[in-house]
Amino acid sequence: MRNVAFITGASGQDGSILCEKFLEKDYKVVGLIRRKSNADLGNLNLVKNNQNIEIIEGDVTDITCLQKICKMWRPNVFINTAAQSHVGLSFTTPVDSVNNTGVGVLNCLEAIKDTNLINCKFLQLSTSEMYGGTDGEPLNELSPMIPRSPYAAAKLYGYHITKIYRDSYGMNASNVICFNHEEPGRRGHNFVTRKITLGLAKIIKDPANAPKIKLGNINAKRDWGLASDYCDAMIKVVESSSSDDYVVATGETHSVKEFLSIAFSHVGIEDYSNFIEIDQSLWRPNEVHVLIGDYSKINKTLGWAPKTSFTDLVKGMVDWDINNQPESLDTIVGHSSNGLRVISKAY
Ligand code: G4F
Repeated sequence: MRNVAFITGASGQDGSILCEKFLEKDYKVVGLIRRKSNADLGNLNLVKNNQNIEIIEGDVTDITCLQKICKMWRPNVFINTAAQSHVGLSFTTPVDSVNNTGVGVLNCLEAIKDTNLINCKFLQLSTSEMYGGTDGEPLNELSPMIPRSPYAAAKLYGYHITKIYRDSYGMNASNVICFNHEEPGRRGHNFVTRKITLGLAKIIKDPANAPKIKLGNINAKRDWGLASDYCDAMIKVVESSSSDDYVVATGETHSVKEFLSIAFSHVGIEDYSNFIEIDQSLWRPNEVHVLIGDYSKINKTLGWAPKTSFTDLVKGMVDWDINNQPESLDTIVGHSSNGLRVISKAY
């Protein structure tokens, strides 16, 4: 019988990469995307015409939609990448964020249980944000978790409910605790790496008129890896015989400042300071200052290791945005201090 992979958040960065990788592995792929008013499938455009993918509009907050998909396609792999994944935005849309990011996971698990998919392997995309930071020690599967945002608290719920369903009902349910990961050309425009590479592309295209890149806390440090490498880790987890929880990281941490330096010097600009502006409104009410992960468990158990260096990741993102005529930064949705969503504020 043919393998079927059900991927939620299929038009997102990780979801779209997973769809492509499972199609390459000859799976039937069912991708869930949020209902939207236009027909552009964004990151899924590359595979939308592949006859082995079904793209379904729906939402992880709607359990009936998940149940219908489970009944109809009987997936043997179910990966939940769906979430409101922007940490800053979760402070201004906490209820929506928690419904999507937390309750959505419960709906996935319940749909699998209700439809008696006993052979289905479930994977939840958990996050390093659940730790709330570190004083420099690399974080592993046993490190304490003290979330600092509505997003991180919802993800921590999703992480625990996945473990609870595994322990209570014997479900094959695993977590990957992914540290920051980005893909050239696919990262959402409101994450700091993409803001920088899109802003830089504008500067290269039209130096006289390009706006300064507005940023918040550029001293923050993250463990940044390539999303494609991390999707390989996810596939290793769902293809392994048992279920468990794994940190997926590079073991290095770098500041936003370092990202800026490498990005700008890649295009021959040694001092980026004239091209950026610090905007206090972009600071979060509660910041995670430093993240760094210890991926030794997945390395020893499943043989996974990251393949892409931080420098190559930064250069790859810069090159993609310079070569692909990115759309204007000014048209993306942002948030204002009174909690309402606004257009034309690049956060
Ligand atoms: O790019 P970011 O928004 O990513 P963040 O908050 O680390 O979250 C990402 O990684 C998590 C894994 O650890 C995921 F769970 C999550 O879904 C997402 O993918 O911000 C990175 C850092 C933060 O410290 C932020 O305060 O950059 C700082 N920063 C500075 N200026 C900025 C900006 N972040 C954003 N988004 N925009 C800025 O202008």
